[in-house]
Amino acid sequence: MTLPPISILVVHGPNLNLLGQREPGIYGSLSLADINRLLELEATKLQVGVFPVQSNHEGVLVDKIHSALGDYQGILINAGAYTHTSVALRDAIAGVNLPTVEVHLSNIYRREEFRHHSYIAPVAIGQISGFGAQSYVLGLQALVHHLREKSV
Ligand code: CA2
Repeated sequence: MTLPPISILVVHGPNLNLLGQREPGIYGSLSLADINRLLELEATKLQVGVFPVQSNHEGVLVDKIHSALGDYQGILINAGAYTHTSVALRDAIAGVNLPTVEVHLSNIYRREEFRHHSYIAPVAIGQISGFGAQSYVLGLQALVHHLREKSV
């Protein structure tokens, strides 16, 4: 059976480029490149393409989300601290109307109160939080499953 082609835009938000260098107790010891490699491996198994981008700038992230329209079928996003502050990212995701899964390395609900609210959650199909790098892998699986269910 031939599967319809699926390409996923993977969006990493601010400071995630520092992964593996600082705060391993909270975010684990893997670097962002390691996480992207894990996603590549999973994507190969799922027979989809993953295309990671990272920026520390809100407007750049908004532009990347806009550019997903037409080229990608879904978005996997760890918006970092912008999760808790950015109406602009939320509006961008709502605007492109692509199925989006929100992921977090840490369990944001076990941390400071200000991390408990996500502007992304209401425009995402779901959220995975607290499983370290595995959150991304689980998020990719869930997104691809959702896209394949939708297409039958
Ligand atoms: O748990 C997550 O994935 C977060 O999205 C990570 C964000 C944080 O602001 C969110 O509340 C939860 C922070 C990413 C910063 O990553 C760093 C990595 C190493 C050193 C410093 C920051």
